[in-house]
Amino acid sequence: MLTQCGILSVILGLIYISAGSEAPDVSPKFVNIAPASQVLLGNTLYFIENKVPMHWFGARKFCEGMGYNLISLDTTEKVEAIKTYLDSQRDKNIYWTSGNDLLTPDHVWFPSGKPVASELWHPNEPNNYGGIEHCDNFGHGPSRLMNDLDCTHKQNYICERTLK
Ligand SMILES: [Ca+2]
Repeated sequence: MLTQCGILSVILGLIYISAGSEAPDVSPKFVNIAPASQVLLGNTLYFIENKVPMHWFGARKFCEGMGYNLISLDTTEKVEAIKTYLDSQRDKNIYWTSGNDLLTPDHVWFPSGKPVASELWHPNEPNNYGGIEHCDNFGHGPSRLMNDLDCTHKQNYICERTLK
């Protein structure tokens, strides 16, 4: 009898504690602190920021502060790797890349200076619409093609770091 009372007391105690608990729910879905994701594809580490968009200069500075650069879609392998990964995540975001024509006649990747391959552009891009589009994003349509855009536009972005 005593044992049964003891067990009952414990159960009632747990119910009391559970019912009386007023601790706020601080899970990520309520406070929106989900971190950007990092993924290693091949020998390149990618930092994918799709929660806190920034203008191109801020995104570039953020990447550099971590020892990364903005993503350069400068090899077929990298293009396929990041597209396949984003597809697997059902990620439809548009992201800043390192591509720009701020200091060059044509669009190039930073810091390599390699030209942006023509097949990466969305049809009729880059169009430098309004004469103010000098920074390049990607993610348009199922092929995740590129567009030049005003650098001050806030966008998600991807940083990359190649591992040795
Ligand atoms: Ca454009």
